[in-house]
Amino acid sequence: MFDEVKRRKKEEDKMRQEGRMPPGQSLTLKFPVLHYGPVPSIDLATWDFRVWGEVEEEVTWTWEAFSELPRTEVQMDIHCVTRWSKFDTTWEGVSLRSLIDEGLIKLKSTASFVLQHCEHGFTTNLPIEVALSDNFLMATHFNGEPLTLDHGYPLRGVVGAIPSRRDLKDVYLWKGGKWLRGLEFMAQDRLGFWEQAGYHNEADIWKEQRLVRG
Ligand SMILES: Nc1nc2c(c(=O)[nH]1)N[C@H]1C(S)=C(S)[C@@H](COP(=O)(O)O)O[C@H]1N2
Ligand SMILES: [Mo]
Repeated sequence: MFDEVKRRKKEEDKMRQEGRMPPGQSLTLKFPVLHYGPVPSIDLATWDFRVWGEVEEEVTWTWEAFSELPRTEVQMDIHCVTRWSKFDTTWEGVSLRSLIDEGLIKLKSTASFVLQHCEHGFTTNLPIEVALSDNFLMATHFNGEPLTLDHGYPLRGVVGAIPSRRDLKDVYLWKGGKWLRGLEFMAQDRLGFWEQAGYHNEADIWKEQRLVRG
């Protein structure tokens, strides 16, 4: 127990020294579970993934079809607005960028924002350039294992910071929707669930954009 406390502190100091700790955050060695509402029950036989809005053709993939899509692995530091950060997490899944590069999703030139749609109506919005960056992934696996139900099985959006890529926009983890079921491309921005509840729309972790100030 005491060793765990010391290890946490040591890791945290290291991350601060390396400039990887955003303001107001602290390091956790655990993986907290955070969401609003109940955990959904999942049936892969009826699960589907829909892409619609500002696209040339709408797409619906079954779980089987989704599993055939090109796969990407990425290592990121993830930062929750409730002030915990977890470093060097490895995610595997499907990158939106690769789907577009391979012509599997064809965006209209009007597509400027994307809304992640999740089970039970949860949504979260991102500018298209953030969703197309290397630090946004639709993940099926965490640290080499399939996601657990609590963390978004079978598919979740995940956004984090890639330490060597400070050129990218880094946003808080709520911008990754667990139990992801589709993407809606939009010409105009529309606020997601937490954004409507008063979380900052931009959510930049380095600028500490947590809440909209009243
Ligand atoms: N569907 C859904 N996804 C969600 C949320 C939610 O309430 N519902 N909360 C977000 C928040 S605030 C965080 S910090 C992360 C937490 O992911 P974790 O439970 O895997 O740590 O999920 C995000 N995705
Ligand atoms: Mo969060």
